[in-house]
Amino acid sequence: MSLRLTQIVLLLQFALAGFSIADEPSVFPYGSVPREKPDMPLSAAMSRVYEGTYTGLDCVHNELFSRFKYTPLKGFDYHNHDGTVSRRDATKIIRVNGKYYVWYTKRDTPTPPDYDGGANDTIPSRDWDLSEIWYATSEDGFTWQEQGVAIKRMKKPLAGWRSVSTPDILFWKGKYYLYYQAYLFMPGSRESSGTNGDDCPVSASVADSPDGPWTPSNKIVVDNGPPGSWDQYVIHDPYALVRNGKIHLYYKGEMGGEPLPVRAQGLAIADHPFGPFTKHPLNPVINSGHETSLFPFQTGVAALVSRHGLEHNTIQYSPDGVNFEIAAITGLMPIAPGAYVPDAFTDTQNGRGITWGLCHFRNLKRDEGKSHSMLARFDCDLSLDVHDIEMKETDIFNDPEINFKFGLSEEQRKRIEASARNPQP
Ligand code: AAL
Repeated sequence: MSLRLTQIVLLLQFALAGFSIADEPSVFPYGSVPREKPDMPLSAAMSRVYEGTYTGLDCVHNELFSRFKYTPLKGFDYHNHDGTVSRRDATKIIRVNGKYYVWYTKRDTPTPPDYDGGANDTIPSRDWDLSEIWYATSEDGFTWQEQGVAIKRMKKPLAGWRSVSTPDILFWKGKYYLYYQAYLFMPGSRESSGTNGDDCPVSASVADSPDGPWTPSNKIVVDNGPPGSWDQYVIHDPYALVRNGKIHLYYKGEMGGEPLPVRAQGLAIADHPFGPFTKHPLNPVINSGHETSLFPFQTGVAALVSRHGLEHNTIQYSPDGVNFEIAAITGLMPIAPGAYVPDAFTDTQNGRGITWGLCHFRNLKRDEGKSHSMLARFDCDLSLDVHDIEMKETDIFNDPEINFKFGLSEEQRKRIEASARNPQP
């Protein structure tokens, strides 16, 4: 382009810009941050604030942004944390007759898990091996009374004879249903050739009251996918919501991956709690995460996505419960969260969100050979009815010891020091 032509183009651009100043902003405004997309050219970063599923630029006005705060629970005994008692993988919490109810995996074994192949009929292979589903109630969500066992291990050879773990609760047409992982093999083992180590399908039990007694369906209600499908080995973390008059059961699957497994979440839908469940043709519907945790939100469904994958540490929203988008990015998320979800089973089109639940801390004292997990409480503001500014603060101050705990491995340190001594040109 000749100099002249360039000058004419520039002049034209200035003229156009000058023209737009009169009618619309040409710089991004200071002050109250626009809630709607300003009518001006935006960078990719600013465009996605307004065009994606974010509800605006500031976290304060994003109903699906929250930080998480943690409180130890009162009322559970862990045998002085010697590794013989573990509680983990809490269900969503429900409130019945003025009391909160939660179910969880409880392991009470003579020894802590033996991760090195020494497991047998009484020594667990993993924290969730040789486990049962227990339950507890609470009036305030901080102090809990353990009530006893809800689901015992099944009789061999039924699914769940080795262990029953990782439950979730459903209330449907006047009855309560517990879904759980029903192990036929020792978790972590490859007893049956071609298994993946933590294989299990999902089974379920029913009761007229949250206090039981529970009658097992004695059948697999959500089975592993056929060979070659992403969920062929693992159907973990069943999680039930009622939507459009049906039971929507989300679950985690593991789809191979080398050297680390890739995890994703699927959806299976049924008219009856014991199935048959039809897996959604678009599965997996969430591309990341580990333990499932979802709740009705406005007309759709929101999900806490933590621990693994491209989109870990996000809170996602889907208008149809199938097509999820990132609504917020957060940190220090609860592990295996089971939230209090008052409208989980009301088939609502006006989901109100969540503010608290139980989660677990895992691998406690594993270095001392006493590995176990402990339940704890988390609080957040993912509710349309609460406006807690303290939960909208993104900056987290960590004790340096926490970060140093995640320091370099010896191998990394050697590699990095060697390359510092002999840097590549
Ligand atoms: C959990 C869950 C499932 C896995 C194991 C126990 O937190 O994802 O339940 O099998 O870890």
